[in-house]
Amino acid sequence: MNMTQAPLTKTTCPYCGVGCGVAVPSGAERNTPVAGDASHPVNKGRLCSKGSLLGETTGLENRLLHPMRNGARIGWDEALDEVATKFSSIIAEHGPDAVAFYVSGQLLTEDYYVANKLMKGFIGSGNIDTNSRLCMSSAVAAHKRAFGEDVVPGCYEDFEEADLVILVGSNTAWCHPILYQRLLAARERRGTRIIVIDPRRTATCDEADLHLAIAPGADLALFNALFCELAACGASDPAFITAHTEGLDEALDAALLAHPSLAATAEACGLDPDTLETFIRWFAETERVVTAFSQGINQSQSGVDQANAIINCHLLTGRIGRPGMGPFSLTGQPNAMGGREVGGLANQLAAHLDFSESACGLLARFWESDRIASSPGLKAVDLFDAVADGRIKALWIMATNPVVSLPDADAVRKALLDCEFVVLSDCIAGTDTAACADLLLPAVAWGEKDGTVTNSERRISRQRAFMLPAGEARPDWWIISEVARRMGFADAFAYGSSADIFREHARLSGFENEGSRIFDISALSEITDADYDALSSLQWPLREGGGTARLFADGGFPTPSGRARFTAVSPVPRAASARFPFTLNSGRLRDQWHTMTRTGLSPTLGSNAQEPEAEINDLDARDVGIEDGGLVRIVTEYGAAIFRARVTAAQRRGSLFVPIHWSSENSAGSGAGRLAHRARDPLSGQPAFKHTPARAEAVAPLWRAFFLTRTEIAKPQYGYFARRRVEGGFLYELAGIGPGDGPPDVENLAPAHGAVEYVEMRDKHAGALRQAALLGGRLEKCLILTRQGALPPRDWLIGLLASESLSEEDRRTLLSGRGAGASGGEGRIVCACMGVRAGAIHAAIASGAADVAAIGECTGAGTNCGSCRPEIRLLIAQHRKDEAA
Ligand SMILES: Nc1nc2c(c(=O)[nH]1)N[C@H]1C(S)=C(S)[C@@H](COP(=O)(O)OP(=O)(O)OC[C@H]3O[C@@H](n4cnc5c(=O)[nH]c(N)nc54)[C@H](O)[C@@H]3O)O[C@H]1N2
Ligand SMILES: Nc1nc2c(c(=O)[nH]1)N[C@H]1C(S)=C(S)[C@@H](COP(=O)(O)OP(=O)(O)OC[C@H]3O[C@@H](n4cnc5c(=O)[nH]c(N)nc54)[C@H](O)[C@@H]3O)O[C@H]1N2
Ligand code: SF4
Ligand SMILES: [Mo]
Repeated sequence: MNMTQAPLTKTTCPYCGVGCGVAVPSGAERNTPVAGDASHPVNKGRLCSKGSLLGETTGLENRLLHPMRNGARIGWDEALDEVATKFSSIIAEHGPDAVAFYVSGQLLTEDYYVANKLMKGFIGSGNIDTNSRLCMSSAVAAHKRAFGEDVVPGCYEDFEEADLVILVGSNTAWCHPILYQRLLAARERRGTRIIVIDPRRTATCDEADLHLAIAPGADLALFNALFCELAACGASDPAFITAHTEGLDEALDAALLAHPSLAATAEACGLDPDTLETFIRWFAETERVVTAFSQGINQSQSGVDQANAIINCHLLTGRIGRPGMGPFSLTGQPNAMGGREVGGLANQLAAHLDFSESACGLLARFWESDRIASSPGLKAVDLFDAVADGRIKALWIMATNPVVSLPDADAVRKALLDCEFVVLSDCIAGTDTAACADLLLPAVAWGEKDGTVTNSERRISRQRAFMLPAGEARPDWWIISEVARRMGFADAFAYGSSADIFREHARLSGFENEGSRIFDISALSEITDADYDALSSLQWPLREGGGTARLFADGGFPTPSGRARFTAVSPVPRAASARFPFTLNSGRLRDQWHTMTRTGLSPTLGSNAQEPEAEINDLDARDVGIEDGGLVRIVTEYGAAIFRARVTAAQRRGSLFVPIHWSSENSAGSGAGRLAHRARDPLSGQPAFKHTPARAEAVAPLWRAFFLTRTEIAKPQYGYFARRRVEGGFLYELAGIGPGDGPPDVENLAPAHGAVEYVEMRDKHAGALRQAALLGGRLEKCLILTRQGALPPRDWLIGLLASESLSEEDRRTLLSGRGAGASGGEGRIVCACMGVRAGAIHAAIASGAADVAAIGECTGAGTNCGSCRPEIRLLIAQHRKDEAA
């Protein structure tokens, strides 16, 4: 694509916390392809598959275009009045704690600031919490405990300047792909060692020098052991410890108690002692170490302690805030960090202030309000419990899909359905949460919205609009301010633009600060509209001469003593359950984002992972009688759901893994949240999504089928279904599970309109049915069903949607149930960025391409973001194995 001619709008990717710069032709039409911003310091022009395919998600399909009440369109004035009146009357009758907001790390900082100001500053309740509770709250609590403030000490460059990078509970290759590619590029130059600590062998392990396939939840024991051994072998930094830390003795005593010997810890961690010893030795002997952690650490019942155990090791060795060293919390969402700056968590106030009397006083002076909340509000899971039992009577949800993403999600759905008044601001219509809301407010989406986000390395970047809003969509800050005005707070919410809000947010960060809080961007308090429009990315705190890449190399911790605190932590034993012998893990796939409301719009992204698959170890699968590609029911105390089984040695014995992306919108409830337990970290309140006790059962379907159609159909009512967008239509995978699941036919799935011609083939003996509906010779829909046999490959049939009329040969092949094989350019998409399918890669291997680079040269696969390279390598290995057999 040649974009050199058009003026470019530079903006920031709306997906992960890496925060890559994106460039789009200004005034671009919807669905215009995007490119990486070569001038952005984070990605220097590169994008991963999700970023590269943003253009496929900016259309109007599925957008929420107007305010809606119970399914009917209403005007903005009516909608805003209703929110204001309902909230005001409930507050008047039951007090401010009877209402709540549940917001998101996908809001812009300006939106987030205004939401928090309205709830904590003017309604006067702490009841605003955010989906960051599910994501970053354990890291936040650990930072505050160790450093005194929620501050990430390092920056991305540290990944390039380190000699050892430890990735703990992070599938970086898929979840922070561009940062991972920066690490791999640096490793080419300096030979960086990489250690991955994850119970699963993930794509990230592909490049690792050492993989610790740790027992689920054993990270605290592991890092305590490391701490003890580092202290014992003389790796500590006495000068740093003496000058800048406190609490070492207590922390060491606690760690020693939990670490009787290397052999005992190795056993507790499910590791062999040699691996453990290597891990410790590499850490001890390498000065430049980065330990990056993500949800395998945070989403645990000991999430905060685990993060502190990691930080302890870096404080002990003084490896913090210097080039190539430090503990590094990888943030998930594009604005997880910005939300923390404005106090989006229920237990924090804006500008990194806590709920102290003096902080509340400071805010009262700054906002000129006498209604500042004086105590923390309810954390996400508790907040939804309060909705369930009627303490909270009105709830406003913004930019998150809690009916899918909270633990015990069926209970969340019920709580919302029973709640007196539920408002949802979203840019997409038809989410699981939208189905439970009384009022839907259309928000502008990426490409239409304008403001700032902060990434994992404290870098504030601009998201800029390059398209007009869809329908009547409005910015979230505008919607909230209009409601605030109607609730009687007009003066405090008289914003005319996101720049107005940003200036106030910047001013507050410096207000009565005097160096007490590190988060300070007050240098931008007077930024002009033009400068805000042109703002280049920068890392807070802003000091004279610009941003700050690293902190704490010379101490200066924002604690009362100015010292960092070691934390005494010890593992809590967890009881095993006979009813639920497996540990259910959950997480992300390479090409999808959360509940797929946006990435699900892209047929290319949908091609890589086509169905909700549960991964199970091969030996466990044999014991339970589960076959690869068969169906498996996973049952927990909270719910049951069916998945396609993927049997793999990459999964630890006793562990199951399910993706978080499927919802009741696109599957028969194959959602991870419906299964997840309510257990959470006692300090942070973050749910332990990685460790739900579960069991797995084989499911023998009565029949299996798939249905291909040009137009979406009403949700199929079978025990199993999964829907995805394909080029030119939709594909439904179906299976009959219970006695009520009679086999479908084309007509009852999608009744015909117009002069449709049916062709069909029934094979009574094999229990097969193949039907197609043609309109003017063109394939409209087809159903392929079997009771015993195999189903043909889908890609050839999907390709038929593109042809104007089916040839006799096509019809014969379709009805034969064979389909054309996955040869040539067919097969699923492996490289989403370059659109290369498995078939093309097989063909390249067959014609002599022997490694990833050669395949890249032949096909282009793996030459953009690189996150498909592990998969290409697998295809090569598979090919060799097949050849040898
Ligand atoms: N493709 C993609 N990228 C994303 C997202 C997305 O939806 N899709 N979402 C973004 C968001 S919001 C977030 S929070 C991040 C999350 O980024 P990550 O945390 O990297 O992603 P997850 O897949 O949730 O989990 C990471 C790993 O933790 C492992 N794990 C489970 N239990 C344990 C344990 O006990 N110990 C250890 N050490 N590891 C364990 C899991 O096996 C998994 O591989 O990704 C961001 N990036
Ligand atoms: N089992 C299990 N559950 C998990 C996790 C896990 O690992 N396992 N991970 C947890 C984590 S880390 C996270 S971050 C959550 C994510 O979970 P959610 O936040 O529920 O997931 P999303 O699909 O990102 O939902 C965002 C919604 O906001 C909408 N949206 C996007 N941009 C805007 C905007 O600008 N304005 C408005 N108003 N709406 C917008 C989208 O259309 C979408 O409906 O899931 C959590 N749940
Ligand atoms: S790594 Fe990918 S998803 Fe994350 S910000 Fe960059 S392009 Fe977007
Ligand atoms: Mo997240």
